[in-house]
Amino acid sequence: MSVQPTRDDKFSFGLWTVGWQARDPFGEATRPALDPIETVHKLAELGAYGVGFHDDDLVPFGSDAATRDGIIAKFKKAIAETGLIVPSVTTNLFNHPVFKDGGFTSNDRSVRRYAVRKVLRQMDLGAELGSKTLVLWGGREGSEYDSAKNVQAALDRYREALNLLAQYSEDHGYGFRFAIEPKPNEPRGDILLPTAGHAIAFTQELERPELFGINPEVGHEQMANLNFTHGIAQALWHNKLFHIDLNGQHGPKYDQDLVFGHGDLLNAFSTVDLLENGLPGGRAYDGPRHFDYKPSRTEDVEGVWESAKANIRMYLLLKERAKAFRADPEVQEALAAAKVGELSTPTLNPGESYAGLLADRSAFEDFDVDAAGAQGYGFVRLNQLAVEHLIGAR
Ligand code: ASC
Ligand code: MN
Ligand code: MN
Ligand code: MN
Repeated sequence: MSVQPTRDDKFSFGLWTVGWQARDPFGEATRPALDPIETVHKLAELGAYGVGFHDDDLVPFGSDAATRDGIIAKFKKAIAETGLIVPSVTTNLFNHPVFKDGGFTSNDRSVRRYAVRKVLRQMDLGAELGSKTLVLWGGREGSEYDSAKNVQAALDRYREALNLLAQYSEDHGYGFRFAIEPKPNEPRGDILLPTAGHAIAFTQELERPELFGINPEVGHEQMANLNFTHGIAQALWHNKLFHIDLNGQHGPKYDQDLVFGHGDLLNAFSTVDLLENGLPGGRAYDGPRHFDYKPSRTEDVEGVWESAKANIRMYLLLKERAKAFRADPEVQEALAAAKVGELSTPTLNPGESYAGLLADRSAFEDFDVDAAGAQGYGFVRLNQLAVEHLIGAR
C-alpha cells in the first residue's frame, strides 16, 4: 500500500515531540537530547512539510543574546535547506518554576507581565520565520485548590493577555491567528479552558474573536472523556479549528501522548475521515496535520524516528481506509438507509415559519409516532462496515 507522504499532506511535528528525553515524574531521562537542526533535516527526510517549536525548544531558557542569534541563524539555514515551513509556533509558559502558578493567570502580577513579554518575543521570531499561527497551551493556568484561584479574575487576566497579543500582532502586521489548546488537567489539578467547548466560548469574549480559535489535541479531549471527532466537527462548525494536535490516548487517565491511532483507533479513523473527506455541507480543515505525541520512554533514538514515521504512516493508512469506506456502494446504501444524509435537510420547508409547522397536520396530529418509533436506523450495520474497512477486511 502506497503511504508515501508528500508536502501536500501537510504533516508537521513539534521539536518537543521527537525531542522529548522521556523524563517523567518518576524517572530520569532515558534518551539524549536531540539537536534541533538535525531534527529539522530528519523530519524533512520523513516527509514532513513543517516544524513547530516552543521558544525554549530551540533556544534554551536563559541563553544570552549572542547564543540565541547563533541558534536562530542555524535554524533558518536548516529550514531554507530542507524547504520545511514553520506553520505554527508556541511559547513555553510551563517549565520554569516561575510559571508554577501559571503565566497569564498567575496570582503574581509580575509573573504575568513576564509571561506576556516571553510570548511577544516568540511572536517576533515566529513572524520572522513566516509563521501565521500562534498556539497557546496554558498548561499551568489553573489550580489544585478551589480557594487558591479566583477563576473569574483569572479569566479576566487571560482575556487581557490575549487581547494584548492580538493588538501586538495587528500593529506589527504579523497576521497571526491564535489557537488556544484546551486540556482538562495535568500538570495542574484543574486547568482553565479545559475543553474545546470552554475555549470556543472564551474566544467570543475577546476583542477580536475572529483571530482566536482552538488547537484541540486528541488525547486532551479524551482525558475529559469526550469524543474528539465530535469536538473538531463542532470547532469547524464555529469556524474555530485553527490547528490540530494529533496523537493517541486510552481514555481518561494521565496524558499519554501516544502515536496517532495507537489509542482510540476507531475515533482516529473518524477523525481522519472528517479531516480528509469532510461532512456534506460542512467546513473543511486545510491546516497542518500536526503531531503532538511523545515517543514512549521505552524507546531509544532509533525508536524515536520509528515512532515519528508511525504517525505519518498511520494517518495515511487511515486516509486510504476512509476513502475506501466512502467509495463502497454498500456503505453508500447503508448511509442512505440510516438517513445520515437526511439530517442535512432543514426541518422547516423553505420560507416556512412556525405557523406553517402548526398548520401541518402530518407533522403532529396525523403523525404516526408508533411507526416512527418502531423503525430501525441500521447504525450498527453501518458501523460494522466502517470497522471492516478500518481493519482491512473489505
Ligand atoms: C504544547 C502543546 C502541548 C504541550 C505539551 C508539552 O505546546 O501543544 O500539548 O505543549 O506537548 O509537553
Ligand atoms: Mn498531550
Ligand atoms: Mn498539544
Ligand atoms: Mn502535548
